Amino acid sequence: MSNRITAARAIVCSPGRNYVTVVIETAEGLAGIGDATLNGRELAVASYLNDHILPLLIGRDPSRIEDIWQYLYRGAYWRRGPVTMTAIAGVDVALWDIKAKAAGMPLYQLLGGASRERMLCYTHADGADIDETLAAIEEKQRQGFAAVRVQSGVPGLDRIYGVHAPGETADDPHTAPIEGDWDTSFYLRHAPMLFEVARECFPDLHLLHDAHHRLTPNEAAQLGRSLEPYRLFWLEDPVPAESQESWRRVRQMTTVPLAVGEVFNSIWDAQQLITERLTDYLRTTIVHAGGVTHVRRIADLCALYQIRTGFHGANDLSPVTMGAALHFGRWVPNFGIQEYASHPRQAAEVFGWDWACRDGHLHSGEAAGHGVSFDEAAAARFPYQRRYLDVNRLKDGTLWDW
Ligand code: EZ4
Ligand code: CO
Repeated sequence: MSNRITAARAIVCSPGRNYVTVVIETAEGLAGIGDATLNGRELAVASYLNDHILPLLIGRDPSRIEDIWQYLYRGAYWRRGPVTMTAIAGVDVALWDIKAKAAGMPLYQLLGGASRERMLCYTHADGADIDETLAAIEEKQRQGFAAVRVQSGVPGLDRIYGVHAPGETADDPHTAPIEGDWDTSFYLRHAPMLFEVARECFPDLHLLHDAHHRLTPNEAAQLGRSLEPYRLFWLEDPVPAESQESWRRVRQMTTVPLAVGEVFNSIWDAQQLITERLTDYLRTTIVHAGGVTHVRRIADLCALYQIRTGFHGANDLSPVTMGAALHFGRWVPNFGIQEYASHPRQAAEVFGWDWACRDGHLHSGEAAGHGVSFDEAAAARFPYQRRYLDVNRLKDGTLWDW
């Protein structure tokens, strides 16, 4: 008699910020944990799971990960989309966790074994102006980071992405969407000044930058060219990518390395970007794109075109996603870099993890499964709180890309 799923539930908790966690239990007494957090839309995913798909899992064989993935993806009729693919990811990662625990192996062993011992990571440095930003980079370098994403306030703009207000952290969630302001010409003037100084002060650091989808292809080409002398590791999300062909213009006009994909949820969002080699790194990660099962397919397609992974790793992705991503990173041949932002302090009361960040690298653990546990009783002490991401407007009030 093969193993059976006996219980499956999605739990929303807010230890410093909201997380949606999937727990799947089996007749053999194993429990698998998955992350299904979609920042600012958490309850939609929790309902998709609890009201629609988790009841379908009871009695199924948890070892049939591929079949369950196909059942939830093809079987839904309504394919793709962030809510669907995040829900599927929560189930998928919990099933991989169960399979690895049943085998008594760390997840990376099931994927094919280690290609490397540790994963290069980057963290965030930001400041209201260039001086503050330089001090923040220096602090990260002192902590041992070899790669730092650099964001700075822009003269003339009050509040922009990646730059925290006094007393906040950069990723603090908000009870209503905060409205930032934006002016592309101010930004295009300021960004090369920032990186000229940053490169001069930190000749050996990998410097990254996130433009957060706010430019047109031609503006992105101008930005890329102006940053070329400063040897960026990557320029992230210069333009929105709903139109993949729009990246051709950026690609043809600048040699700055490009990264894209944190908002993608399937291989179809990236197919043209990959096969036309329009990006250097793909940021699509496990929680938002159907789990290990689907992201492995994306990474394999990338490998054919010399594109490397650069998984999203902001702290709205739970410690479970980081655990799974690090096992994936141990294995995946075309690993590039992993984003790392530390989780809120209270998250450690709910989640336990055996991965670690030291010496500018992330290290996966060796426990069976993905190595991240979830304490449901502790989670109950941190009820859901409605929170939103920011929005962004031009000076005249026009809603803009964020
Ligand atoms: O805005 O994770 O590169 N990182 C980012 C992030 C995203 C948030 C969205 O939930 O752009 O900070
Ligand atoms: Co980003």
